[in-house]
Amino acid sequence: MNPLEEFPLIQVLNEEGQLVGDRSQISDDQLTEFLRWFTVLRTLDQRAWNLQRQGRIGTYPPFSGQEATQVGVAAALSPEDWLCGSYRDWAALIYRGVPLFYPLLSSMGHPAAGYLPDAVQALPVQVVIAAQILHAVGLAWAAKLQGQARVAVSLFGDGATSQGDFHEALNLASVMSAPTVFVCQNNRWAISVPIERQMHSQTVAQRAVAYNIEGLRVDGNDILAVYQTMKRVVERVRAGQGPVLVEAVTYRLGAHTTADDPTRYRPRDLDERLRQGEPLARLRRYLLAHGIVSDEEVAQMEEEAKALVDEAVRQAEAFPPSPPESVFDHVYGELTPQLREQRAEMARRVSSGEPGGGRRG
Ligand SMILES: Cc1ncc(C[n+]2csc(CCOP(=O)(O)OP(=O)(O)O)c2C)c(N)n1
Ligand SMILES: [Mg+2]
Repeated sequence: MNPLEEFPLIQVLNEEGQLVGDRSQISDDQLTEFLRWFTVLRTLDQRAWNLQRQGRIGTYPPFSGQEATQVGVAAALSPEDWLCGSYRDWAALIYRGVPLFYPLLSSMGHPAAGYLPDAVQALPVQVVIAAQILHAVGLAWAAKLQGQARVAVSLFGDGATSQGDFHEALNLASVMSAPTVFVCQNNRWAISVPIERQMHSQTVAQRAVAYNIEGLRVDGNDILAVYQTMKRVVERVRAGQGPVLVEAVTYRLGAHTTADDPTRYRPRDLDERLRQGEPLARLRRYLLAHGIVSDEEVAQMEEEAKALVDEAVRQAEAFPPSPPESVFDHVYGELTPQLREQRAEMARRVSSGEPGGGRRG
């Protein structure tokens, strides 16, 4: 088997922004909307980085470069479908309806960021690598048992495929025919560990063969390829034709998190090559070349994005602080007697300003 031939990269818009495939399932208006979203998301991501450097938020995991996969996946779902992602998947969640200030709140360590609005059918971001892949299978299986026409999509990184959870999830979904779509964002590194040191398979997609499910490989920097492929996949999975593994080949433009320096482990020439064809520049180039948007409209989108992000920063910074004793609130349904005592003690110290009362904010 030659995996690169068996799992060819699906591409519609190439790195230079030229159409090399069919785009019949996507209108000019929708593409313009995608560019608008990309602009807002990129602006937010860059602002978050700056806020961390200014000490206004804590550690932040940037998603720049992965917008096409995340937005393409989210856009292909119905409101009732489940989305289960990781710390890097805020772009998908925001497209799905989570307010822009949530990732900022999350990096401030605020517990409210772990409680997504009820209208958004998604799990809070997962930091335990690969855990959300199993959660998606559970949700999909439950939907099937309840006779609901829902699918569950799990987003995860290349590093997550080295975890047992990934394999357990694919096996269980296959055996139970749970309507799950597994989307691996292969950005080629798990922090500083390159994909070559994580697996000797040539593709992630080919791992589907072992579980007798369908595997596909798509250009994850190409919103046309991701969106149209995901639309087809989601409908097939919804119709009960079994789970699918999609490998979206992408690249994170920035660091793993604000605590990382990728120049220490990504060779400069490789980095420069992989940056070519990043999703925002690629889509903008295509839309401008075909007169679908003008330079003025692009400039206006950037202005609007800036205003939206300014407002998001304001909302995050004005968000009411969480009482320190609330750390006890969301682990147990009912506190043990010892924890009840500790909670009361902390609340007492907080109100009297004694040490050990935690810092408000
Ligand atoms: C179970 C577990 N092990 C280790 C870590 C530490 N860790 C945080 S991010 C990361 C790399 C994940 O890489 P990948 O799955 O490729 O996702 P990416 O960060 O590239 O989006 C690791 C090992 C963790 N969070 N959870
Ligand atoms: Mg990775």
